[in-house]
Amino acid sequence: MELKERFWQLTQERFGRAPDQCDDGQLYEGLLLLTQQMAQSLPAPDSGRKLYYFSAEFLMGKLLSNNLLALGLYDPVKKILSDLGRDLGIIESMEPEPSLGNGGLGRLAACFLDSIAALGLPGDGVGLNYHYGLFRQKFVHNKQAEEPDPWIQPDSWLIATGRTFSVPFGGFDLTAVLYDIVVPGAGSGCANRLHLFDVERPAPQPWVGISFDKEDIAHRLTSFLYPDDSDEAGRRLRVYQQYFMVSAGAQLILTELEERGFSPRQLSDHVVIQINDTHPSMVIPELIRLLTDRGLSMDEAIDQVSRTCAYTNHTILAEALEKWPLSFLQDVAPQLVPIIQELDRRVREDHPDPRVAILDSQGLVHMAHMDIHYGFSVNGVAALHTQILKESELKPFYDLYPQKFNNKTNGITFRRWLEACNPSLAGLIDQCIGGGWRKDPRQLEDLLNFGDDPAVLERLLAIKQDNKNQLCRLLWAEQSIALDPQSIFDIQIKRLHEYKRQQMNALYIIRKYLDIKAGRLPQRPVSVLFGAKAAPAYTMAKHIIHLILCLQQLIERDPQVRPWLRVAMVENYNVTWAERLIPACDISEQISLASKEASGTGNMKFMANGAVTLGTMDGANVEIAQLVGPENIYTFGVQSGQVIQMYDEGSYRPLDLYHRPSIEELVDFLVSPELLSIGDPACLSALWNDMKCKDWFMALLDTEDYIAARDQCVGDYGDRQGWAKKMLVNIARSGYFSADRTIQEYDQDIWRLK
Ligand code: 26V
Repeated sequence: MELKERFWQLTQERFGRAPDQCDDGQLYEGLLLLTQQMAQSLPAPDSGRKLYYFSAEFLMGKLLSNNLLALGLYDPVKKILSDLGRDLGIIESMEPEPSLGNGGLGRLAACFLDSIAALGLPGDGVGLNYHYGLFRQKFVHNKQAEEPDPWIQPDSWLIATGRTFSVPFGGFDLTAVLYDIVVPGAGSGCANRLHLFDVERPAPQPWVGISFDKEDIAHRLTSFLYPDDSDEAGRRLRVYQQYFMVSAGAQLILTELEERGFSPRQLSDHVVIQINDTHPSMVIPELIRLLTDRGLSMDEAIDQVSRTCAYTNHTILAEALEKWPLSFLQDVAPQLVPIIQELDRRVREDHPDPRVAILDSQGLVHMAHMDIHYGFSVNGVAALHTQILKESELKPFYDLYPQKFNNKTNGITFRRWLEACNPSLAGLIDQCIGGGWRKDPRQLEDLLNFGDDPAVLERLLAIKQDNKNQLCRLLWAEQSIALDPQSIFDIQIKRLHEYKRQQMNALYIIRKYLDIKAGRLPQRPVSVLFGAKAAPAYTMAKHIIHLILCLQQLIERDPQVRPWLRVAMVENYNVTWAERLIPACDISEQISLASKEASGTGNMKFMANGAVTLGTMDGANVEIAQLVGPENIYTFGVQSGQVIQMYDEGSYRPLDLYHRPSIEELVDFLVSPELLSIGDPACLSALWNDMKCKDWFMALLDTEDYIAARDQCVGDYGDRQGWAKKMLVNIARSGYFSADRTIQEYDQDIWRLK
């Protein structure tokens, strides 16, 4: 049946009316169902070995446009709607964004699913069906407030499969119900699935506090995605969530293995599990348990599991490395405790070094250690990050198992992060080099032939301007933020964390503010945009948001400063906002303390959309710098080796730096009368104190160098031709960061799926 006919029939059946009589919500629902049906009819990729990508987070973003594009339906549907005088852009804005992830790790998992399906590889995601994603952020009196963010509607992308598994917790069993989201592969003609487990009868309302009785867990286990920094109660609930996910997931794997006609003894021949950070690590002891239940000896079970599981590390921040008290596990999943003890005993027998033990002297289970000993692969997510893992963070393990360690530099899906979010740029690229880059982003390099073509450079600038104009209209319409579209758009969007150093960006804003007040005008007007959520329990991060919002207000009220400098923090930054902000960016702020940002992926998205990076030599910035060359990136700051050394020696002294007049002036502005009259003195002085005396992530160390590099960047922007050329080189060299490339490497070196 023709697409149009099908759509008419669908809305007729569903709403008793033709599409031209439907409201926007009904058209959205109709398109969702249509897309879902077509995606569901696609076959799964031909199975050799099958991948299961286990992750506590999948930050999918809106799916309608994405899926229409993957199915090749985007243009036809757009046409059908425009014939009706309707706009696909408005229809798709009806979709609530499923925010089932905190940030980079969850979004990476979503990009990976997109690429795995597009490459026609057999690989499903396994995770949890949180009813409330990451909180919705509101600004109240220049502070972050959090609200629950429900996303599941009667018609959503979730498909009830009817499959259930029983998960044995200490003292009671819970039924895990499986929902699927279909993941159609762009151009591959097949589809994979994202499997999300849920409890049977989820509580209808969000709740505050949890008592950990059986009833609570039974109804609320999947209520919330946990923000990446939490209180004790939250931590305990996370162990419940993790065990629920991996037990149901492991049972699904063994069921599918059997359905394919294989025995549990053949697990590692037919299955590979990628463990996305340590959140799913309990899958190792759980699978061992299930295999021994099915008749394998302990030796055989451990051998099979060790050949099946591979682990990805996404951070070296000590506080993010999971260590669970064995007593938690004793409560949650007592049947795993003897297995973990046995795994630990075997490690100790072979390796007396206490640094590599699974169980430490305080009774903590080091999840990453279990993954490394009982997995066959350990990877970092950017070259520098992997090197740091080998040379310092995980050195004792690298010495034991050099062959397990490998790097997989992260990537992004260009389908969402260029084709879909920046159609005019995509169109220009097509005109220059044809459409081959859409299948193979490495072909973007052919753009380098246009580096001296004034017409192309002109078009690049015009498209950027157009995207800035569009963003301005949206910011005004949705958040009453007014910006000058002619100003430079300097953007930092990412979770709020001290190591990412939004506070250093704020110091630059203060520098410029003071300069303007003193009559020293900047080279040209700049708009500094932020988007960031702070974990609700992360006090210092919330203080930094407060600082930025106070600066925003201070400048907004000052007619002397406003024409030159503006600050705007976008409320409730999420994937959808990222898709609007990134195409409109001139300067991409990637200013983490060297060694702390494992990779970053926003940096890649900005680059692909023609922003120029202002960054430290951290994470994938290092690889960006190599690819574009020093004239097309602005780098600054102390190198990772030196930073690591300072931590080892404990030699960093922020107070000494603070006493430099150029820095003291900036830091003291936090407690100036101007700012104190706007903000909360307790928050501002706590932050002021921390920056002077603690500054754990060494913002003051790089501040002077940062200001100089940023001024240089703002100055160079004035040479429009020269700047356009930098943009072009950045776009041209971004193809390396395609998630398709990353996934091909995972497949070649780790998964071996076909
Ligand atoms: C940590 C925790 C700790 C306890 C609560 C739950 C939770 C959830 C998430 C996290 C953070 C995991 C680390 C992470 O997100 N790493 C980021 O991974 C990106 C993809 O590899 C990478 O680009 C970023 O640099 C890295 O920070």
